Amino acid sequence: MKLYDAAVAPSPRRVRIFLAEKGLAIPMVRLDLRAGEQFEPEFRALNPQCTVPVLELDSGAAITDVIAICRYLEELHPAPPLMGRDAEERALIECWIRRIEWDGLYALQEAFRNGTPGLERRALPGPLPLEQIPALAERGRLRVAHYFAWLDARLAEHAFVCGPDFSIADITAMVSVDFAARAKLDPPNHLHHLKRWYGEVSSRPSAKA
Ligand SMILES: N[C@@H](CCC(=O)N[C@@H](CS)C(=O)NCC(=O)O)C(=O)O
Repeated sequence: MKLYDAAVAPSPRRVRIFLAEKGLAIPMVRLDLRAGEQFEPEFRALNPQCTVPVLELDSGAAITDVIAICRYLEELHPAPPLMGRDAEERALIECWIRRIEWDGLYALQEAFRNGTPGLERRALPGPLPLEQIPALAERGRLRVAHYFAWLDARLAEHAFVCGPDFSIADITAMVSVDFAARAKLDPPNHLHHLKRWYGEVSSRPSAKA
């Protein structure tokens, strides 16, 4: 088993944090995304989407999606549970992951990739050279503000995103806050519940991954 990874990028970091929480170590190959190593023929043959992370299994199969990778690892290593202990928990965690991805990570991506010099013709990850659209950067910023507001309201009533227990939804949300800092879209200071929760999750040892 081998994990294709990249420094700084939020998606592979979600898997690294997941591995750290499980206490697992997997051989890693680190790609330099700025140098375009994701477009090299050998990697493209493994993942035609040209994105990381990718978990390459000993069978030769390639799992090319964060949550699919984590689901596979969770099945092999159920403890500690990060994706729910029963049908209800698993379904609810899945809902929160999708909400955080849709309202948070994709909104941040919209704002960041459409507004950052150096990402011209890289407005979306993947093999298509898509132009930036400045109006999407603006729309992304509005969406990010909405995201942080509802996340704060959720965390006003729950210790962690899905309730009393830390889960993969917290990993996803924490990575979104760190990605927001990179995009200079940090949550506003008055969101105290988000701040309290972020202080807790980001001081877990796994956050250094
Ligand atoms: N479907 C993938 C998407 C992963 C993704 O977007 N990865 C980004 C890094 S965060 C990437 O590989 N970008 C390559 C690029 O920008 O060319 C997943 O969620 O696992």
